[in-house]
Amino acid sequence: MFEKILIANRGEIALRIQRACREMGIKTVAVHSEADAEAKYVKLADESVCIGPAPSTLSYLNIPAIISAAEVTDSAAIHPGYGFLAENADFAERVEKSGFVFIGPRPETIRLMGDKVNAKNAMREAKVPCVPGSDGALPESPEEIKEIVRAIGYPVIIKASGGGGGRGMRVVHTEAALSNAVIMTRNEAQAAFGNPMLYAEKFMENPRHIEFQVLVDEHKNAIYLGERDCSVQRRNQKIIEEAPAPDLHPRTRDKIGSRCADACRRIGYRGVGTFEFLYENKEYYFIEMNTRLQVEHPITEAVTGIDLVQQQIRVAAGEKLSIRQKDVVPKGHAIECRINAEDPYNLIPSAGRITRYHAPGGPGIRVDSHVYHNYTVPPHYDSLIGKVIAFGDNRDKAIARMRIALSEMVVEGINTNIPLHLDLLHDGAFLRGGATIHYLEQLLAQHKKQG
Ligand code: MV4
Repeated sequence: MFEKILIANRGEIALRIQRACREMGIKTVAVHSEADAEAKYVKLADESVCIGPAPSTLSYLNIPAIISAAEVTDSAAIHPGYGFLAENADFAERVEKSGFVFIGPRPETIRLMGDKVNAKNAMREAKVPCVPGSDGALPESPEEIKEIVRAIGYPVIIKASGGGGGRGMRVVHTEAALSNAVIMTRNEAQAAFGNPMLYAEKFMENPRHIEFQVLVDEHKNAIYLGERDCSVQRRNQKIIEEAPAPDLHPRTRDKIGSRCADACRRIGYRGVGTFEFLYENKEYYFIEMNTRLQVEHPITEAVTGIDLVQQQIRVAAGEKLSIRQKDVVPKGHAIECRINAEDPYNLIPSAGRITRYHAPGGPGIRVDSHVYHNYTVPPHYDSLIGKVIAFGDNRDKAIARMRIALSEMVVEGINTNIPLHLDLLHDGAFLRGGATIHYLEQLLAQHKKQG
């Protein structure tokens, strides 16, 4: 097992990874920007290295600085967390070429899944149901594209193969708008991702967003750990996630989950991963795969009892999975509320000093946050300051516990979206379960109209 792991991330996930390491008796190295010098996980780390000034490009995205930090501290492995360099194949490659273990999939797997056309082809071969669409990338010829899209049927969504997570997509409702849309999306794709390749899919008007968690070791053992419903989102920013997905039939869960596990075996996957699906009219459609630990991993941990970060570290050290598929029996219900330093309704970020902080607790409540009394939330990074996870025997109990937890939570000195969470936890459509990806934006639009 590794002696020492460098955590190439910040905030709540850096603390989360550090906790897993400490429980395993592994020393931790915290890298930080000048803005994060006073962070909790920096103080708690065995060693810490300042890797640059506040801007991410000069610190958390600074590959040479991170690799140098691993060298000077003689770390054995690097955990990338999520965001930043977590799905950067070049980083993974340079980590391995520098003699460190990258805690994640192989670089070529990250590259394969990062190319959405390749990813879909790999999933189709593994019989994972995909959204109907172009067979591979769109050709150059506008006439051929018209034919392909006619066969799919409007409305369609044009997506960048190098995109993902909502970047580089455009919905097209009529043939008259098609060629312009293709040109714009191709230019944006080339500019943003250095890859002009596009593909087309049938546009699903009102789906739910459900993702399946997988865990795979180096010895072709691949299991799925249930699913998460992430439909409550706004502008591709998840706000509330839950496990299991309301009203998902166990037989469907097993069918989709085993296809995901099988796909992992076929592509030689390693570590944790997430298969993203759109769910509409009782059908599942694969859209993309994430080759990283996700923000919302704690709700899967709550219902399965499996520590995903420790499993990641064990797999990266070459250990065989100690969990078999039949050992995975999700129990109860878990909900995660992402606590953001922002105005709850206009989304304006709200950095600054937290003048009073009190975290909730009690049965079934977990708070993953690096903030503390008098901590200053820096303006340089995303607004996530913590996650509250509530677990209960069923969905209603989890909701009840979450309401109590959020009503206890004190964060003064900055704005947070806690009031929005409390509104959602009392909203009929949310309480019924099964909200679609447009639910929150529609609710806020109404909220705005009422003033
Ligand atoms: C779609 C879609 C509808 N139809 N694909 C957005 C981010 C990336 N995960 C893919 N996304 C979508 N792809 C087809 N064929 C709607 C979205 C989408 C979305 C998906 C999941 C969660 C939130 C979303 C917000 C806007 C659009």
